[in-house]
Amino acid sequence: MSSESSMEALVLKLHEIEAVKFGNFKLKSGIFSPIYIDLRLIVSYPSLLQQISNLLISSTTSTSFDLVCGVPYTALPIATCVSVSNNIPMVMRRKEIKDYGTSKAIEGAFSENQRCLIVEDLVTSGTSVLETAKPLRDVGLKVTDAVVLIDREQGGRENLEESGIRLHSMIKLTEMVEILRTNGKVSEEKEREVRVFLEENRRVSVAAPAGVKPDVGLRVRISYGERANLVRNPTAKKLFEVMVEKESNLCLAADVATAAELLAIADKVGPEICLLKTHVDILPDFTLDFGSQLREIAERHNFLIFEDRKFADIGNTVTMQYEGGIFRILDWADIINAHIVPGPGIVNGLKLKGLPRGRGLLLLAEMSSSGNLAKGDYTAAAVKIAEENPDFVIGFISVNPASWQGGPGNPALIHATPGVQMVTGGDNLGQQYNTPYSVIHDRGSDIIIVGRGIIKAANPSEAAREYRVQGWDAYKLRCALEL
Ligand code: S5P
Repeated sequence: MSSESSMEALVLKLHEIEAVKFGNFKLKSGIFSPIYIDLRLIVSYPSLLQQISNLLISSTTSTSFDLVCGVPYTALPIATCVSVSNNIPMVMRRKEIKDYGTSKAIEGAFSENQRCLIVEDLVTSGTSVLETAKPLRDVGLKVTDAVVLIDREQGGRENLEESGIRLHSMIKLTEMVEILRTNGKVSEEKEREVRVFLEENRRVSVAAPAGVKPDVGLRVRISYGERANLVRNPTAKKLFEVMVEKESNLCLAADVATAAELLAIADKVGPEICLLKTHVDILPDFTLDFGSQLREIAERHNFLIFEDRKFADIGNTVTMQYEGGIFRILDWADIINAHIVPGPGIVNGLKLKGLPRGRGLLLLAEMSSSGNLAKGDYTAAAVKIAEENPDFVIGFISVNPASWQGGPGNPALIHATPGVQMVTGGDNLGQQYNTPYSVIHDRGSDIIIVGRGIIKAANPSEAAREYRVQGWDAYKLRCALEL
């Protein structure tokens, strides 16, 4: 079979097993796509897997490699197949580095300066290839090429080139759709729709991989919707999506006197917020069904729940505090936060429980109260811990990220800022307030956290609407200015 006809057969097979679907699919970013590709299915079709790996390796004959490495997880079986059929040793990149055992980021036998080919199933922005290239390069391997089955033509090639990686793609998404159209699998109209969609989403920005100095310009330029594409944690993605859907970057700090009041205000203010923050230990009437009641309201109004527990103990203790006790926070809070005073062990402890449930963690990098000690090196340490845990740490509690060295940093990380009211000022216990505009527009934060500005207002829902509009307008201005 010529390579052209084998490619055609492959595309038809992928369509037949429904690894390529047409319709109207809501992507994680909140945008609707007329095409959806899921190559995880190929593990169920060994001959197809074999065919794909043969095609992939045949496209890289001009260069030789000592090792191959698949981008976890979808490309792992493909890389294994490439390795076995061509007798090229493989290395594996760990997605999560364990804090016990050998703690290696790269598994397998290798030596410095060996050339490693990255294998991937599908490239959009190139972020996942870069995330695999970084630890490979960190251990002294040379990474100059990546081979991929499908190029979505959304900037991956260019983004990888900027990092010194040549992309070999077997087929472009538009070519795939053309094959399907000529074989009567999709209509001309659908093909046109896909082309228009790709044209309109031409270049997806790439997230700065951990350890790379982020480009501040990039951070403030791109929208919440685009940033949803850059994050790995499902709760962070959901949060960005909700923000886009509801045009809200408002978090309510529901510091009311009782659980009953909390549930009532959650229901009232729900339509305006993307996030609701609780201090569950202040509620005298807390009962075991509080979590499920709040989740029901959160689902109805489409917002996430953030328990502001501010964990601050050693890893082992926080696992118990997170999961157990009276409050069973793990069961109902999408997001929690932690101080980094104890060091990275606290993140590992919380992650043990939270990661399997898809939960997210915000690190307190700064605080809003006067005279607090979270600044300078402390803030920088929080950034470092966040970048080391991109699967679980979704961002920061921060106050003025624009003033940080490197600015607000990695666009995959979310900044949420307390100490917000319509006018600047403070309370008599050290709280300091900034306005929604200054927090979002000038200080480069993403979410305003408002407590008394809303709950003490004569009409909390109206006040919440006002905060939402101000926060969102500031965000729109920020995007427009930086574009
Ligand atoms: O540094 C901080 C961190 C937090 S999470 N400063 C804060 O004020 N907070 C929380 O934000 C605080 O616990 C409270 O729930 C909320 C601010 O409430 P407000 O009434 O002052 O708006």
